[in-house]
Amino acid sequence: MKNLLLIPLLLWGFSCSSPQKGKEETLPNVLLIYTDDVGFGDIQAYGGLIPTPNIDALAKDGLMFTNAYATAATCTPSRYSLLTGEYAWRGKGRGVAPGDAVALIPPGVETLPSVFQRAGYQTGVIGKWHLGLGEGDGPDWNGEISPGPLEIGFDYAFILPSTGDRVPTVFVENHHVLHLDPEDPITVNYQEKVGDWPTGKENPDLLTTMFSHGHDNTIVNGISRIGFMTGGREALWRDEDIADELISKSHAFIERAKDQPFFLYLATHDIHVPRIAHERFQGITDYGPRGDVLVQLDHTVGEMVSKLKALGLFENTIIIFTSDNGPVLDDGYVDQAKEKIGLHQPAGPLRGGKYSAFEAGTRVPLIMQWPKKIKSGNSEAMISQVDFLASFANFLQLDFNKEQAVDTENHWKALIGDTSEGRKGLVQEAIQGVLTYINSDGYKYIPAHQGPAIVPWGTEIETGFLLEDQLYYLPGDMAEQNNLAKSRPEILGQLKMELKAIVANEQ
Ligand code: NG6
Ligand code: CA
Repeated sequence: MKNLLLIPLLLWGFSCSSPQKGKEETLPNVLLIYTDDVGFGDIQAYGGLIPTPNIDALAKDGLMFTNAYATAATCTPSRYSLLTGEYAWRGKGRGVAPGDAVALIPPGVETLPSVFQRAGYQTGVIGKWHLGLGEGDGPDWNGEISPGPLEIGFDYAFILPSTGDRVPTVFVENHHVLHLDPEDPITVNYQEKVGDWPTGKENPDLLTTMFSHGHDNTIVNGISRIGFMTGGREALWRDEDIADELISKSHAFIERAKDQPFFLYLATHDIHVPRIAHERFQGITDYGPRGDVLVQLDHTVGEMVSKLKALGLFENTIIIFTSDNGPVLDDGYVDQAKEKIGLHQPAGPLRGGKYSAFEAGTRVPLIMQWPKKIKSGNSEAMISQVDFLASFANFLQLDFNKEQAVDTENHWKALIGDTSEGRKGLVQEAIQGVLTYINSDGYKYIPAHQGPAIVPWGTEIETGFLLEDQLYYLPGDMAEQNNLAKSRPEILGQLKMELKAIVANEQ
């Protein structure tokens, strides 16, 4: 590889016996595999029962974290924080975005990909976006779709605009809908029906996958979605092919970028609903479609590793594997996820799940693999995905806009296994904007909140909401069973103060 950018070994963050000034090394590539709704216990290396050999291989050779967190228990805010270094709850309108939302990260804002760009990396995003596109009246599906990823630091984008269960069910490549026939323009509406395409509500007889809650608007490929659309027939994706499309676009990106270091943010659709695996994976597990798309996800990881190996890039590529929020079984479609779960525990020993203030909402698998530098092992360091920005900026010796990226912290040494010391405090965001806080001793505070005990729309997940304060000691009670709020008022008081200071940005 003829990497053009070189940095002095002396300044790298990992230990090395006798650093020599002036000695230079090639910068590593970075492949961030950001999965969707994969729980803390879903991967075999983390105790799961469904075979995930390729992901397990990353865990075996790399560093496996057991205290790593997405910033939120849903997708949009987690992705927002991952890319901007700022907790999403600092601004309004950063909850789960509809498919016609405007760009939530405006051009000019500090971002993780822009840090890589400034370091000379080729940057790409391939997969689920879900951070809004366009401005004003929303994305112009039939024209130039901007601003979007290209305006915030990505050189290349091949994205699902929001999620697989939201219209429009088309790919956007850079600024345009892929394969759009101008004679058949796309109309999208999230308030009312547009065009005459059938909906799940009116024509359930046309469905191949039945909805269980929500998801009863326009039917595409026999699956009704959230939102209404019409037009763009040539551009519609086939759900069974999404994973393969993302693999092939990722391979092509790496081929193009291989002579320069690259940062590829591969945001898989798997294992979000609708869980429609390619035919060759359908029925491959005993766990129904949720198990099948998990195996498909593992296949994606295997295909990425094979490509890197074939190009001789594997040794000097940092592969990061993680998830945007915790697991869910019934997330709006009748796909037997619950009926076929057997003994598999998607959240592992944690309580709650996606949407939840309990640990399973945000504590996720995190694996860091870099054959050249990171030693195999486990880490208990408390890390948030919001920290990638400052950590990579530190590694790349670049400054970043700390006025904007206010929450990101440099934990490079923890990420590469040089220390098991992580964050001093970490904020988690559940649905309804509920913020919880964990301190460096592992105490967790869930504020009193008047909200339902169970996620109200049919997923059967515990929200973690209670009318009184909760305090848990995670190192001894990771399943959050023993509420210490009354017996340890001084610790509770301390945590409340710390959270308040962070929210006020006074820390
Ligand atoms: C919810 C959807 C759910 C999923 C989620 C976002 C309903 C009833 N439920 O509103 O299916 O799309 O939003 O998931 O519509 S996320 O992983 O992208 O945050
Ligand atoms: Ca998600």
